[in-house]
Amino acid sequence: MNHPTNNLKRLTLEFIASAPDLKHCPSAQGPEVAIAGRSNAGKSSVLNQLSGNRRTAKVSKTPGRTQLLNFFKLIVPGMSLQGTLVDLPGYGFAKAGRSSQIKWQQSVNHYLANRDPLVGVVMVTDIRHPGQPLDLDLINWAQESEIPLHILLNKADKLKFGPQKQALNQAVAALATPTVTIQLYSAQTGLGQDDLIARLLSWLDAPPAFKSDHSLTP
Ligand SMILES: Nc1nc2c(ncn2[C@@H]2O[C@H](COP(=O)(O)OP(=O)(O)OP(=O)(O)O)[C@@H](O)[C@H]2O)c(=O)[nH]1
Ligand SMILES: [Mg+2]
Repeated sequence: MNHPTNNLKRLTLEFIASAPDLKHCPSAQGPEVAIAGRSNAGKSSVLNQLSGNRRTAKVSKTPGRTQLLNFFKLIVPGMSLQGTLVDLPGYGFAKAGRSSQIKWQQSVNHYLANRDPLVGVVMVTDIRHPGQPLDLDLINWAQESEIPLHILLNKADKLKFGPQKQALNQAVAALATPTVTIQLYSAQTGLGQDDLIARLLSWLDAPPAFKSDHSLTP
């Protein structure tokens, strides 16, 4: 699938609604992509980098900032394509307290397992700590559910070029499959933005089709 993404550096994201659980999610507006990952990995920052607006999603140094499922209408400038991006609460945030952690986790799991328009999941990881146990659970779930998963090794700006490449190669060797793809990313600098946008557009444009490409580089 060819997309005119070479010059496309930004997507338009318009807030639709927040929901505590699946039952309260807004009705679907086209195919949906969820942004999932550990608390503090940078999910909300990725949305802001995509939109070019620091205020699209709330970012915080304090883990556990995003506690609801936040829905954003995704409009691609110059194209009729549209869909929805969902900023999910992060997992693995110990300080949240066990009962509220379980509650968030249940709402995320329930959403992922039952949301009909879901066509793909972007999993945000910190490049310095990829493939942690809860990340592996999500990867396994996606494989079993046949939902395409695209892993961002985020905060790549924290590493020099050599270690970035090494981290990418290791992650690809350990985790990549035809439906699990991986790339370097930085929500701070925009590194890898083209590849991420191309991946999103391929999912939104042709939801069931999925082309294997796990050697994405910035
Ligand atoms: N250096 C650097 N910092 C980043 C990057 N992405 C996110 N951060 C920082 O990481 C912290 C957490 O970012 P968030 O976007 O709030 O993370 P989140 O995954 O949405 O967190 P929760 O909502 O708690 O699950 C903030 O201090 C961000 O500024 C990045 O690419 N590079
Ligand atoms: Mg967040």
